[in-house]
Amino acid sequence: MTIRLLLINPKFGESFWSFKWAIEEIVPNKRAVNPPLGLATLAALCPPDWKIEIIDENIEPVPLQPLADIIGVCGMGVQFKRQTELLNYYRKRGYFVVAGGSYASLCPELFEPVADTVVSGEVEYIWPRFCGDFERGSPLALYRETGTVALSDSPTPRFDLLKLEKYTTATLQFTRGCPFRCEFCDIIVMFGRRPRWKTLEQVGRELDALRVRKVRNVFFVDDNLIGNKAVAKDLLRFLRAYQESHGYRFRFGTEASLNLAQDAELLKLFREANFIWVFIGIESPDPQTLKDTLKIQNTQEDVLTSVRRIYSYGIDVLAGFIIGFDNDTLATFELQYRFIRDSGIQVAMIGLLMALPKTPLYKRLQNEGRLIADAENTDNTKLGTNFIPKRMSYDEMIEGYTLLYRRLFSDRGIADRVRNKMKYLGEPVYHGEYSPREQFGILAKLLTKGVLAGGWSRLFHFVCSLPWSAPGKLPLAIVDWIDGLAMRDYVDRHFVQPGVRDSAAAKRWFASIERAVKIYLSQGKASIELRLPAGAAPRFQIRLLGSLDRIFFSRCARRIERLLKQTCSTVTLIIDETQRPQLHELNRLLQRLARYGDRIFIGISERLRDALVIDSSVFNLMLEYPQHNIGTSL
Ligand code: B12
Ligand code: SF4
Repeated sequence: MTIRLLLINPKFGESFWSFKWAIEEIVPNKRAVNPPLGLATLAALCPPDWKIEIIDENIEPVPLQPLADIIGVCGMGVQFKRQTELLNYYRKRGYFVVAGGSYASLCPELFEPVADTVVSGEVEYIWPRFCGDFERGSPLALYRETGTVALSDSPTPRFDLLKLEKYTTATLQFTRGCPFRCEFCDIIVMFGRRPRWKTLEQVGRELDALRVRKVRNVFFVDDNLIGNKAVAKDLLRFLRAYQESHGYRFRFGTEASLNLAQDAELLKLFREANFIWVFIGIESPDPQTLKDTLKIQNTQEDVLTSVRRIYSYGIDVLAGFIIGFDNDTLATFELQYRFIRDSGIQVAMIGLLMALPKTPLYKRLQNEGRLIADAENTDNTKLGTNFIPKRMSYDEMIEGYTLLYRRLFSDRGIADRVRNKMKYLGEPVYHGEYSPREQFGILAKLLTKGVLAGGWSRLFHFVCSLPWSAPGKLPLAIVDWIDGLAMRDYVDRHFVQPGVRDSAAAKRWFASIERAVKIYLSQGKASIELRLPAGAAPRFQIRLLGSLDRIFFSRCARRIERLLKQTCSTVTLIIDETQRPQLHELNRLLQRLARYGDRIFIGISERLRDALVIDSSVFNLMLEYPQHNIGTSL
């Protein structure tokens, strides 16, 4: 019998990495940044007669009644809540469910209660064992890779199962592991300190497969592509030759350690292979902090000099920064601000230090009694972390962090960085990626929706920051503005504490909705409710209980839209009852509200699940039908 396997990548809560504003408003026809490469790799390890489907909830809805024998759900820590919701939902309905991915690899014990099988670690050897056991009817509860996988045994991922055209950048992995030993890092816990790599033939096959699928942007998702420099150089020579023989069709990006800057040959090869950007964990400009956290590879020379040297090869630098190290004080915010401004790094992913389970940092803070019990420990870019800082208070750290982002993503902050990058940038590897028509469209959207929407001041900063005397650098400067405004949009929406004004406006709109649909409420065909929890966004709930007409939906639509626009409220829509003629009206309402989908929670009763398809990549589809509760955020 053919086994049907459904693999799901759960929806991410929004983060800086979502680049939501850029994807929704500026870049044509894309839904997310990167595809789930782990699932495509897993699919390639299945027996050839298995029927496999991959669903990425970040670009498409999850099916509620799929035709499947096994459902595998992956996830990073940030996806844990949705991952377990999906596992619970499918398991309750009789499917055999398997948990895997980054977080299950790090903390398999958390998944044992919610999955039939947990797969922890790299899958190249253990997944084929699971497949055999499953076919024989005796799958185990836990498969754990405890040894090392030779990456030469890793298959070409099933790129054909990914809808690559929906992502800005495809992914490919060459190595796993990193030789360094930063105290906070879980990579070396999961993948070890001895880098392992694929053969060049494997890389060639993967590139061929991506080329056939017309992919142009490729992210080498290695933890540190230059973990072994000699091997990295071989790869880069191979890529250079590949690009030469295929018309330089790929634009590459990757993660690498800062010691890249001290190797001129490496930098030259990066350029020749067409690497347009590199993501570097800079973490802090303070040498003492870098030493304390064992990031010694960043202490070989002044960090600013290193960044500028990479720029001089025309390669863009994206970077990660961390706030909250033991040596950090209130003065650190200014130090970080100045460094990021002067370095010109636009995509500056600043996170709060967070102790990930099983890392040396976690163990140390635990011993020192500084961990905060039950605190969220999966997403380091939210306004909170799981430990008590040493030389500032917790609240000061959160406040300083918020202000740092606000300063960096002010119009002036974005412009300063564009200028400071352009000054040191050699002839960019990046020349743009769109046809003249698309370029015109993107520029028009950036101007109307981004620049002019920010008023004269932003227009002034935008125009003054562009490298008019070096037109070759313009495409990168434009990309920087798009990235900068996307990150600013995230800060504006997420780094705010709901205030009194939100509550007052939510109350006003609630009263307006109540008046407008009074008759339906009195007939028991609908019910509405507003809650104003202290320090959190107002929560509005509407429940559809009976037969409703077009007038009801049109009266609600405009008011709910205003509520969402003018406040940071969440809206929970519970559909107990609906009839076919209402579906059209309901869908129109949803279409109208779609742009606020990340704040809309939808629950539908079991009976209606056949008739109503909710796009869970747009809205938060509640898998468990809520009897009374108002939904909370993902
Ligand atoms: C590419 C990448 C991204 C991409 C997106 C990837 C995507 N769409 O899935 C981007 C840049 C968007 C990203 C963002 C983030 N990321 Co990230 N990312 C990575 C990276 C570098 C590579 C992942 C990858 O593709 N690996 C290659 C594939 C082949 O391997 P794999 O995913 O490890 O999967 C293997 C196994 O886990 C298993 N497997 C995978 N899925 C499944 C499913 C089942 C059912 C089974 C059985 C097995 C299985 O098979 C694979 C082969 O062995 C990893 C680092 C790493 N080395 O894993 C970090 C990593 C996964 N990211 C991490 C984090 C923290 C984040 C962010 C939260 C950072 C932040 N604070 O903003 C954000 C969150 C995303 C968001 N909200 O949008 C952490 C996760 C920690 C954890 N243990 O959960 C990692 C491990 C890096 C780190 N230590 O900091 N990330
Ligand atoms: S360089 Fe990066 S991947 Fe390597 S140990 Fe440090 S944080 Fe981890």
